Amino acid sequence: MAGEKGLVLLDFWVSPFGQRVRIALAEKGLPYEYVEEDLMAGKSDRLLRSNPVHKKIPVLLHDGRPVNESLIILQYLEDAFPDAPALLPSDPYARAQARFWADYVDKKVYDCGSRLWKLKGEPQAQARAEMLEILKTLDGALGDKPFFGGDKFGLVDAAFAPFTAWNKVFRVCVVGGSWLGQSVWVRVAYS
Ligand SMILES: N[C@@H](CCC(=O)N[C@@H](CS)C(=O)NCC(=O)O)C(=O)O
Repeated sequence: MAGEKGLVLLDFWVSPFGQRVRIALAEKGLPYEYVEEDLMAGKSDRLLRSNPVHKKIPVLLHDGRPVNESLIILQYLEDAFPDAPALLPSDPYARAQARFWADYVDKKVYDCGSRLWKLKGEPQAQARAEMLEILKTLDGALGDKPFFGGDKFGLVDAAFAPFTAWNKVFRVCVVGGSWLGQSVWVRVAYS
């Protein structure tokens, strides 16, 4: 049964992309039906029909209509539920900045983090150096603020937070364990 807002989430529990959507739905207080797609066992017809292009989770169904790609889902939730707590600021420039950093996380962190997991030897050392630069860049964007958007948890935090669960991998790329970041949830994840 879809939640009272007509929302169904096709997801796989361990997916950082699915976790982004679950975090956003929780922040917004939107009820939804969670449908586990056991990707190890294959893909359901519903998933294949709902995301015929990429065939990936997460998929958010709203009144039966699928929305694909985690960052697009997050932005869709902003548009479709304007009365729910916002994850994007109202100022157009600040919105563009938030989208820029969410896109940066999307392009850089997953790709580099996956290489850290998978590679060994010199290629892994290269990925480690790259990850350090990525985290330093994100730390610079965070600055002294508790969250990327300022005082309030926002879209960039939701986009990045799931990857802090990879802290073991991130730690190996942190020289002397010194990169901690300022954000509340980064501190929690690394403590
Ligand atoms: N860019 C996509 C990535 C989604 C993604 O990679 N999902 C993975 C699970 S973490 C998946 O469904 N993999 C199945 C496959 O690649 O066939 C997003 O942000 O939603």
